[in-house]
Amino acid sequence: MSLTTNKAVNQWVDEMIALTKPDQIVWIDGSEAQLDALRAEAVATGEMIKLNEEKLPGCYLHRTAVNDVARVEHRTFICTPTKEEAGPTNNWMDPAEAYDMLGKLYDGSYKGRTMYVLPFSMGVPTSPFAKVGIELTDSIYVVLNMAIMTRIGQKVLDVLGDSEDFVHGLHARAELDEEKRYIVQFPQDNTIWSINSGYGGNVLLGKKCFALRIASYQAKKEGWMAEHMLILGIKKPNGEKFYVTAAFPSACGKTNLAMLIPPEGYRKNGYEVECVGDDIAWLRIGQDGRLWAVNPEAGFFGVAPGTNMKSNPNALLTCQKNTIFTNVVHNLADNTVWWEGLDKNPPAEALNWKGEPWDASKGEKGAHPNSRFTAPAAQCPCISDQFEADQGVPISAIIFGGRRAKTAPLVYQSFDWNHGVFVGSAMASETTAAATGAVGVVRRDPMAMKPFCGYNMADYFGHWVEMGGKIGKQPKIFHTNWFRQDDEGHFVWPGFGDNMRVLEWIINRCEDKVGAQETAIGYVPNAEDINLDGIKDFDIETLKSILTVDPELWMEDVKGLEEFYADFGDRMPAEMTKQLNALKDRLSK
Ligand code: GTP
Ligand code: SPV
Ligand code: MN
Repeated sequence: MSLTTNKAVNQWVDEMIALTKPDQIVWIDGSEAQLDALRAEAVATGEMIKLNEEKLPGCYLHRTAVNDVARVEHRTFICTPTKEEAGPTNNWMDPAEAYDMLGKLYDGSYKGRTMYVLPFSMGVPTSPFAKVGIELTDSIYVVLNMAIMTRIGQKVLDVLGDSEDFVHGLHARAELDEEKRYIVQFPQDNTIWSINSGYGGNVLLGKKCFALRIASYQAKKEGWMAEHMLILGIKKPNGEKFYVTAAFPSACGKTNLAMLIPPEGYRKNGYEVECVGDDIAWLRIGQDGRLWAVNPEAGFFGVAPGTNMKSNPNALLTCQKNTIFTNVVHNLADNTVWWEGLDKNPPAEALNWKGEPWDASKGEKGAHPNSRFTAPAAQCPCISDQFEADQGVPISAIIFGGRRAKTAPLVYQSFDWNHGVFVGSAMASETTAAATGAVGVVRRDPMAMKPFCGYNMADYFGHWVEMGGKIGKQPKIFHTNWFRQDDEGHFVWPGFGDNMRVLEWIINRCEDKVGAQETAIGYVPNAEDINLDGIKDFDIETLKSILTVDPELWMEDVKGLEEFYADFGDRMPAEMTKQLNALKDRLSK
């Protein structure tokens, strides 16, 4: 029985039923009773394993198919009317061809299965900036993850009313055939079609598919921004609050920075860090001329490996209840979970992420490197009191960053907004396990949006420049790199909580409290201006070694950047090319 009288919704759902041919249709009202019944069903069928209720109340373990463990960028498409609208960084298919080809795959794909009709809202449903989607799925795992990651159910349909403005999301696990796996966005139609996957970012359609790919397209049209950014607040001892966003590529430290616990000295002095979001920010210009950010999500889909009580206690504490773990180790002794980097005691009696008996001493990893936890944001000990604020939080600084063994210094500041946009456009980072394919290869990932921009990235850079012109009080733009390595391949900077020291420098720059060295790439800190009080096994000379800018390495980088820019041809905004040439000039001096 439909839960709405909205004609557009009902007509579309009927069409998709005719296409996929489910045995049963269940509308998700979002009630705890309904979700409980689904949990019980998933446990009965083996789709999820109920974990130790005393140690991990309300927690479950799920294993995906072994061929289905990460986003599949080579099978992700932006189907705009022309190839140029999608641009050189996206895979493109003609929309009519895509509907036709995929329609055949969806045809009858729900036979013997249930269609769940899942209304969800990105953002608090009553916020003027929230956007509605409806996901049709044949997976209880998807429904239960979306129930954590977004706001779902009847209240969303009530807010939607008769409006036709909703994202049409169709997901089918089908045969989980990786040769027929497609993650397809139709920005002009407000439509997402995902088939043959059951993994995270491929199938939780509110996340990357909607809140970034579709939303970035809408944001360009409507004059706002949808970005792959964490949002954090820093409370200074005098009570003042600074909000910062940071765009790092997948598995490059957003969740960790968003929940940072400052070093002891900072805490004693009264500094606090609070988390507003860990992955996605929707940004708008407020009436005061500042840039305001909301987190459209309601939960965290965080990387498990490396999460422990030292690196990120807030994340670990967040996922101690009401959490779904995906592809981690199952500890059979007490029916709990484990992953590499949780502690130094891998369980003796355990199953690996594939569900096979696992012996840690044999050297094979037990958890998949891209194993994840899905946990409600409200459970995070440092969640901001502004987490659900309708208008979001005002942003003082934007940070771009990546994983670079060499080249990029620990931190630097752009000369101004447009130079900052250039710095973002020039981002490069080593690839990680968050997407299938080789790990550790340096690639261009502008603004950490390469896999997530729903239109031509040349136009996207233009949109950033244009937004800058409209923001009365522009945030300052910075670049960080926590991942510089020494000659033996060790990370030089301790990172994690100590990143607070860099955040403090950033705030000081925003408040004009410290000077800096003007270099070819931007303003680099004077080493003395980064507080090292209480830091372990690290001295100012080591700090200086990761603040260096090597003009030769940068010239190499510029060559790669020129090739990247050339792919966009004439569409690249003149401002970007101007910035590139200016950098070349400064480097050659
Ligand atoms: P997505 O959820 O894929 O978007 O990833 P993310 O950007 O939120 O990355 P996350 O915070 O989960 O970190 C990914 C990996 O980077 C983990 O293995 C962390 O342990 C590691 N990491 C995070 N911050 C730091 C840091 O400051 N230094 C070092 N060396 N590693 C870090
Ligand atoms: C990322 O890969 O950037 C993630 C995980 O945050 S996923 O939801 O799979 O996109
Ligand atoms: Mn992400």
